[in-house]
Amino acid sequence: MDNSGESLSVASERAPIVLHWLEQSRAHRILWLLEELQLPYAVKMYKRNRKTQLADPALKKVHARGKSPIIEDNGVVIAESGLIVEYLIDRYGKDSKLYPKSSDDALKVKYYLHYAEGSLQPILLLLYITAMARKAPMPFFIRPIAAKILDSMDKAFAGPDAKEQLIFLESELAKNESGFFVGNTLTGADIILIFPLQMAISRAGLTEEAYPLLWKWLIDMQSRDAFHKANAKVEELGYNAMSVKL
Ligand SMILES: N[C@@H](CCC(=O)N[C@@H](CS)C(=O)NCC(=O)O)C(=O)O
Repeated sequence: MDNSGESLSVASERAPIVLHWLEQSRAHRILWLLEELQLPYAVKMYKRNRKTQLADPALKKVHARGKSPIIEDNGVVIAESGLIVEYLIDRYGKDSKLYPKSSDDALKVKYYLHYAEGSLQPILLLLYITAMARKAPMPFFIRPIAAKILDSMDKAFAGPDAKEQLIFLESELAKNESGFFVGNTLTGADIILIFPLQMAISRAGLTEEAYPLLWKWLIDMQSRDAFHKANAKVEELGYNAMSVKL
């Protein structure tokens, strides 16, 4: 598989942070964050296997789990998007607008860093698995039975839980009133939530009518200069941008 796409974004004296970016994945939010923080970085691109959707095994040479995102900073390898967001902002974002303005805000950002991967993403994954199972090849007479079982699985747990989570996030935006999840500027909370909320459109019924504040938030995030730059970067290297149609 080709993972030769690589580019140095900003000329600088310090060694650039290397982002290992997998196509159509949650790694894109790290590219967005690097652009927001205006940090020098190099990005290495990896493809998914067209059949299995699994990542290029070359990622396992960077980190044993072989999942993206991964960053390397001066020889240190860091995996897990929540940790990467926390690390980049703590280490390089102290003077930036992304840095939480109070210890209360810092705690809220940490909450979302854990919440996004620990609570929201697993439910979206369950919904994705049942959606994939519906499309799986099977004898025609099994399909209606399989569909019923999968529907009842969604109805029993993942569907209602996803809805509850979207209602929760909509109410968080309503409470905060700034158009961001924490404080009145972009923070790591917004960065981490972009991927699951983009996914929630196709997987969990996130629509403008049902969740107007989440919808507006998605439009605002995808309209930011740094978000455009992250998309331009991957397009320049021959990959698809990570914006959803709103
Ligand atoms: N909790 C991890 C999840 C990492 C993860 O599962 N990444 C996906 C991309 S969305 C991946 O690498 N998938 C390819 C594979 O599983 O082979 C994080 O937030 O970084």
